[in-house]
Amino acid sequence: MALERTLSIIKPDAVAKNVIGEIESRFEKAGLRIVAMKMLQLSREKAEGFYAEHKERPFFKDLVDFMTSGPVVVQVLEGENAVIANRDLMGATNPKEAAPGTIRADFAQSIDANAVHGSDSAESAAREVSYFFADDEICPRS
Ligand code: RTP
Ligand code: MG
Repeated sequence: MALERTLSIIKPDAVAKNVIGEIESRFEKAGLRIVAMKMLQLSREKAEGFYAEHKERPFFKDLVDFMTSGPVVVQVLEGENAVIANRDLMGATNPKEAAPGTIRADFAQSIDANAVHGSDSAESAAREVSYFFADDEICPRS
């Protein structure tokens, strides 16, 4: 068993739908602990840097437009196998393909407005956590 951290973002569509609490509740019920959290409006530069791996993809501009369209909530989740545990809670990228009961099945509208982001590997998680949080902004509770 591995205690891990992962970066989660509640995207602008879910913030606008006023379901921040419902989404956080799913993390907590699954045994993940929120060890850092902030709400912010992403600049284009910050969003482009975050999604730099997708820079050449056709959907990059739409993705940055969407992620800067309103405030987001960014959090660090800690728990056993947190990266995969969070991806399982999120469901597939396209909500039409997301399993029933997942966050995207329940709250997402489309592949663009898909409610949440979660790191896809331990390596991404390390990069993404430090992209948003300084060490002294993370409060381990386990
Ligand atoms: P995320 O990074 O947001 O957690 O989502 P993911 O790993 O499931 O998907 P990824 O492949 O990393 O893509 C990042 C975000 O870009 C948007 N996207 N649009 N139109 C498209 O074909 C397309 N593909 C991806 C989605 O909003 C996805 O979450
Ligand atoms: Mg991804």
